[in-house]
Amino acid sequence: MRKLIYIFIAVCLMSIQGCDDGDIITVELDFEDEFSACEGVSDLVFYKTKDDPSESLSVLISNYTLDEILATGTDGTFSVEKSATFYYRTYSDESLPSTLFCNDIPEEVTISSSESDDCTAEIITVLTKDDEDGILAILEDINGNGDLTDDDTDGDGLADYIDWDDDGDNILTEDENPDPNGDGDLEDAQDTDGDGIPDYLDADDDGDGVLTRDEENDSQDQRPNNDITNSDVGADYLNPAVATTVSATAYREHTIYETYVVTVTLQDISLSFLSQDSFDFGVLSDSSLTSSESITPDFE
Ligand SMILES: [Ca+2]
Ligand SMILES: [Ca+2]
Ligand SMILES: [Ca+2]
Ligand SMILES: [Ca+2]
Repeated sequence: MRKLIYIFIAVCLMSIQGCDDGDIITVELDFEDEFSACEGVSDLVFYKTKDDPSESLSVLISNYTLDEILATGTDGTFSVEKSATFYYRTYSDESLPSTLFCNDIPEEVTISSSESDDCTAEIITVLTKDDEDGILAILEDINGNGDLTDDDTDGDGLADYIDWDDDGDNILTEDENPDPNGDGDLEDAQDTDGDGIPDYLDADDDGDGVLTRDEENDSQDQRPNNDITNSDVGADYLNPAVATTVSATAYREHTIYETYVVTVTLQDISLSFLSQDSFDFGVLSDSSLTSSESITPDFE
């Protein structure tokens, strides 16, 4: 009997099923994990729709905006609980227009049934930053202490996980072959001079005593890869036979990519066929969630 009770509780917690007075009513809420958002005059609506059969789930939060949800603190996170109204609707139309929500003029659809319930929407936002340099952020924890913010190989003020030129030699990390076979394991990272330091972390790639960034023999443009004395060998910074110093005067501009991950969980929803203490509404998909910023580190 005890085992049966455990199974019953587990089913209630883990799946989208109604648990009301001991009855289990199975419903098909076969929606994608991602949801969309739109803002009205003063309201914020989260929604997702599906066809065959046509249904929609939506959450209305009054007097709230998307900007407020994206106002992460210095730790890169934001969370809030807001009073909301949850709607489940079915439609007799075969498919739903993509502009069903977020439209000044109501779309011509036929609602077959509509249910709603007051609930609490728990919103959690996490801002992530990355350099998209071909190395997973977790592998840019050079000292291995679990903190990505205290690894700054070139000392330019940008931690390696947001630095797309980790060694500050003006050759982008992705162009220094940190993971030649693309398997996520950096054991095979290119190491031109064989000193045990991979090129993407080596300020003197060919070991000729001249810093890579200072092998600007042809054009001083913060791009040592276009300075080529011997075309049979390639760029001078990878050619130990050329050791001419033409000093760099600046770092290249860096781009940092930012992504907000917004998840919404509804608490205490109760419809005729669905009653749950906690309902995972999913992850927000919206063009406003990704952006980038450009920084040129001070050159020293
Ligand atoms: Ca990096
Ligand atoms: Ca580099
Ligand atoms: Ca090396
Ligand atoms: Ca060199």
